Amino acid sequence: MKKLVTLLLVGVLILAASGCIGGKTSTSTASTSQSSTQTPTKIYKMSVVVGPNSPWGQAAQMWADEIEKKTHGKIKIKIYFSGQLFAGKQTNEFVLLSQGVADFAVGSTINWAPQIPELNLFTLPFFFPEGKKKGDIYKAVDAVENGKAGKLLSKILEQKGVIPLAWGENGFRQITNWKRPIKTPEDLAGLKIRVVGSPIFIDTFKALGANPTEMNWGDAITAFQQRVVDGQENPINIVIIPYKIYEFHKYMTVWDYAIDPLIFAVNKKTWDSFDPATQKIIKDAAIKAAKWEKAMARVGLDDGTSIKILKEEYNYTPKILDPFKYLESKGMEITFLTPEERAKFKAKVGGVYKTWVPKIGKNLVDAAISDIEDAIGVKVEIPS
Ligand code: X2X
Repeated sequence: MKKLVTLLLVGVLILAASGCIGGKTSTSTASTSQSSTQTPTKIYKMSVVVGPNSPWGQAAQMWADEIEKKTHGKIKIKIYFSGQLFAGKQTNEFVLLSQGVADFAVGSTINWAPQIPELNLFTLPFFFPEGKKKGDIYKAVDAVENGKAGKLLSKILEQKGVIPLAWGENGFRQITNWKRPIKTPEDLAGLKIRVVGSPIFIDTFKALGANPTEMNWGDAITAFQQRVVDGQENPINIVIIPYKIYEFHKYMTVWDYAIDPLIFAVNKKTWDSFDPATQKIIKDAAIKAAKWEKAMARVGLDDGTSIKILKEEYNYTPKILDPFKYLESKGMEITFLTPEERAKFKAKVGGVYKTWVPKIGKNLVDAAISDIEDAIGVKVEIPS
């Protein structure tokens, strides 16, 4: 009994310290040995959909640590990994961030798109062209983020109460399944595919002839294990490898059909509460962590730029330099599509563009097309 009481007490203390008790403004004195007149330190909250096993989660940690270090402990941030802050429903993250339930987030544009329809720009299926050289598709993504389209998107987020500070990357999404290799739309026909609860995914996978089913990431791994679904789609370095999807799915098709940028962002009220020097620390730290994270997302997939950035700017050598070889060593069979094969999938999704370009905004889509064409000199084709 005594043991039980002690355990309960410890539990309550842990919850109090972690900010779960007392709501958003939960406070704790920085050090109990200090005088009680010291101002209590606010613990800020940061939301992340995935865990610290992914470079996405690691970059969130890097960002929080750097802020704490550079502000000499004035700003402390507790990270809520694996969607703990929004009880699993990842498409609610933007709501929590804009309302200040979360102060910070490293969020996926896919998860925020149900609230910010313009972010569906990145999930228009097969929108980004592969380009002429290896790595061009990544240059196209950078051009959109840093170009006219990115500026429009930043403005929209700010108007909704969120300050975007840096672009990270979940990555181009590839499809995996346990049933068969997918080379043609016919191979995909009827497969039950787990997708994020964001409507453009349902439209896209229906157009491709599959049977999409929405599911939170928090429930997905068990569903793969139990074969509740046949397949899923996610980026290689940030999700497929860290979450060991090869343990459930033998087949992967590399089709780069959608990109999922991440945004390192702060709630506007929280941001406005910081002085300019602190804001600069927070922004610089976001840029530093995001650049590392984006490079991690691209290791072995671009033209070698990302490995160079990691080595030269971060003195960091990733454990896995060739993700395809690594996945093959884990038993995966990988299908790479030729441009003609990719075009056959793209030819099926004209209806998705008809529905979604007006929701995203034609001006934004046109801005992105011009950013891409200027950057890599390849025409962006819209399927009809
Ligand atoms: O749920 C997913 O598929 C994930 C982890 O990629 C996102 O959060 C969008």
